[in-house]
Amino acid sequence: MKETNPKRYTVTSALPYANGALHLGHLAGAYLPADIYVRYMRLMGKDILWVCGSDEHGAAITIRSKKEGVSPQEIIDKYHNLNKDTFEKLGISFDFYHRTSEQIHHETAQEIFLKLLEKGDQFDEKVTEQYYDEKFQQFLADRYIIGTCPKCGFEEAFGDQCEQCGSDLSPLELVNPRSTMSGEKPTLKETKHWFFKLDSHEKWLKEWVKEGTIDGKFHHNPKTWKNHVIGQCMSWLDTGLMPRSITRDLDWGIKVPVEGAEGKVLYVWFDAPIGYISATKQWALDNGKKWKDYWQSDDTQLIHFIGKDNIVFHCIVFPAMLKAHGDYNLPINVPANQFLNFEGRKFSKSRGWGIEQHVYLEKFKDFPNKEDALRYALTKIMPENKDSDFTWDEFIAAHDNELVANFGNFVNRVVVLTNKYFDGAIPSLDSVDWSEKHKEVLDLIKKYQKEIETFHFRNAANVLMEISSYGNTYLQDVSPWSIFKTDPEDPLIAESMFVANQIVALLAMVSKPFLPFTSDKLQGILNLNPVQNGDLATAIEKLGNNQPIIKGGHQIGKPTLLFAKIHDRKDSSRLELINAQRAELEAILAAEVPKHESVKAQTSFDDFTKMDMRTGTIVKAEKMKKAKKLLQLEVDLGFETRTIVSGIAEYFSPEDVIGQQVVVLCNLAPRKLRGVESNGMILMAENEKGELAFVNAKDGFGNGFVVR
Ligand code: B3M
Ligand code: ZN
Repeated sequence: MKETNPKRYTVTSALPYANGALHLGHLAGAYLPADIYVRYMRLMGKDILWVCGSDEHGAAITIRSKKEGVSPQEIIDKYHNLNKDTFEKLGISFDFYHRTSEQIHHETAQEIFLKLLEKGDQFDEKVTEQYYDEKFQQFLADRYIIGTCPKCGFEEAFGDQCEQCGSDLSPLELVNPRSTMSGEKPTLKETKHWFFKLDSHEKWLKEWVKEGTIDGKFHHNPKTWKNHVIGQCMSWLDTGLMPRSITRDLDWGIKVPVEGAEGKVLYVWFDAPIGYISATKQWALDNGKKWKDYWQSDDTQLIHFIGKDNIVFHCIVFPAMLKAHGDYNLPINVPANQFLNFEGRKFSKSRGWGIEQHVYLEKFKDFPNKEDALRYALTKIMPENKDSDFTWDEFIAAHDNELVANFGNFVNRVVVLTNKYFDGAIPSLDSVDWSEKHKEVLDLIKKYQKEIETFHFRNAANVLMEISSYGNTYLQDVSPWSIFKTDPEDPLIAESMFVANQIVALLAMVSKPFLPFTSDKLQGILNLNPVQNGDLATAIEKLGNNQPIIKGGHQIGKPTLLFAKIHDRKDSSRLELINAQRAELEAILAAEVPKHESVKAQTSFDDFTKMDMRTGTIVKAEKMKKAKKLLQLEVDLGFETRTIVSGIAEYFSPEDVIGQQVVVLCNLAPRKLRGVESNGMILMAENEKGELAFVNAKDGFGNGFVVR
C-alpha cells in the first residue's frame, strides 16, 4: 500500500439498521464526519466513492416485526426510505445508498462465505447445544432470550448483552432464561453452526494494528489512527480472539448456501460489512465503473467511518474476513467516533430523550438554514476522541457567535459594500499586488486541509471560522466606509473590495464540506454556479500563482440572508422554538419517578444534617383557588404553627388530611406559591404508580421532634 497519493479512495459509513429512525448522535458519529471528508476530497478533485445503505437483517428487526405484527419487509421498507430521505435532506451526500435485502448483496455474501469455506482452514463446523422454543418449534437467537443478568441482577437482560450493566453475555449465562416468543423456559437442543476461526488471525492482526505492517511490509501509518481505536483493538487482541459463530437459526436473512443448512442464515455481522462491497458492485453497474478498482486495487485506500461500538467488527472481524479471502484491500484507517450524549444524558427513544434527525427537520422547518445550523453545531462538538454532549446552549452559541456574527456578517458586509460602491461589479485590479494576503489566506487553507485530511473536523471547522475572521479583520483594518466619507475615489476602496471578494469566493469553497447549503447560496449570491469537484484544488493553484479566484468585472448579486440570529430582539421565534425543546426535556425530568433500584449520587453526612426535619400534625387544610394540585395547610410543629402549600390536592382532599401526622422539612427556604408563602415541605413517599403516602412517626408521638 502506498502511503500518499493513491489513485482512488473507497469510503464507507456504518450501515444503519432499518428498524428505527436515526438520531443526532448517529449523524455526528458516522455520517457527518464522512460527509465532510468526502466532500472535501471531491473539492480536491479526488476519485472517491462513498457507499452506505440499510442493514436489513438481524434479530432486532424480526423481534420488532413480531411485536408490531407486521412483516420484516414492511419495517425495512419504512425505515430504509425514512433514513435515506432524511440523510438526503441533511446534505449527506453518499454516492450510493444500498440495502442488504437486495439480491446482489445476498449473492455477494454467499460467494464470500463459500470462498472462505473452500479454503478449508477458515471455518469450523460445530454442533452445540442451543436454546429452543418448543412451542414455536424454533431455535432462539441470542436476542430472543431474556433472563436475569448474572452480573447485575437485571431481570430483562438479552442473551447477548445486558443493557443495564453493558456486559457481553452468552444465553447460557442467563439466570432464569425465557423465550421472548412464547415467554416460556426454553430447552437445550443440538444444532450445527459454522464458526469463523478468528483466533487463527490474531497474530497478523496484532502486527497490523500496532505497527501498521503485514509480514513486516508497510500497510498504513498507525500514528494516523485514533488512540481510542487502537486501544480498543489491542484490548480485544490481548484478551485473545475466539472462533465466532457466523450462522444463526433464523428465517430472516441470507441463506447459508450449503446442503444441510436449511433454516439457517448468515449472522448479520457476517453479511453487513459485505454490504459495502455489494453497494459498490451495484453503483459500478449503474455508473459504468469497475467495482474491483475500488476494493482490490493496490492504488485504492479504504476508510471506514463508524461509531465506537462497531470497532471490533471493522478493525478485527471484517479485516480478518477480507484477508482470509485474499483478494481485498484492508482499511488504511477506521476513524471511529465515540458517543454523543444529549443534554447530559444518553439518547433514549423510550424516555423521549434526544432528537431524531427527521424530527429535527420537522420541528425546525421554519428555521432559516436549519440543515447547516445543525451540521455546524454537531461538527463543533463531534465526539472525535471522547464522548461529548449536545446542548441547546452550545447550539445557539455556535450559530449566533460563529455562523451569524463571523461568517454571515463578513459575507454580508462584502456583498453590501460591493453593491454600494461598485454596483455589484468586482473592481478590476489586475495591477494590484495582493500576494501577501494571498499567502496568509493560503496558509489558513493549508491548515484547514491538514486538519480534514487527518480527520480533525472540529479543528477544521475552527479554521474555517479563522478564514472569515481574517476577512472581517482585513475589512475592519481598511475600513473602506471611513475612506469613502473623505475620498470616494481612493483606490484603496476598490482594492479592499477586490481582496474581500476573493476571500468570500474562497469561503464559498471551503465551507462546502461543512455548510453545503450555505455554500450553494453563497455561490448564488456571487452569481456563480455551485462549487464543482476539483474547484478547491484549482483555487489553491491560482492562489499560489497570485491569480484571482473571482475576476475583476464579474457582476455579483444582491445580499440575501444566510443565517438568522437566534437571540434576535425583533424576532423571538427562533429562541422560542429552542425554549420549547428545553421545556420538553424539563417535563421529562419532572415526570421521572426515581426507580427504587437507582440511588442518587452520594451526599455527605454534614450535608444531611443541614436539613431540619420535625414531626408535626396538619391542623387545617383547604383547597387553593385556581390551583388544582395545591392544598394550603396549617401544620402544628409544637413550637409554632406554619403555613405550608403542598402539591397533593389531586390525591388527598382537605378532610382526608386534617389530623394527619407528618414529617416536615422546616428549614427549607420559604417559597411563594399562588401568592401564599409556603414555609417548609411535607415529606411524602411515591411509588412507581405515582401513589403518594405520608411519612410519619407512630400515632401520638408528638409534634416538633427532630427526625434524623
Ligand atoms: N447495523 C450496527 C449499528 O447500527 C450495524 C452496523 C453495520 S456496519 C457494517 O450499530
Ligand atoms: Zn447486567
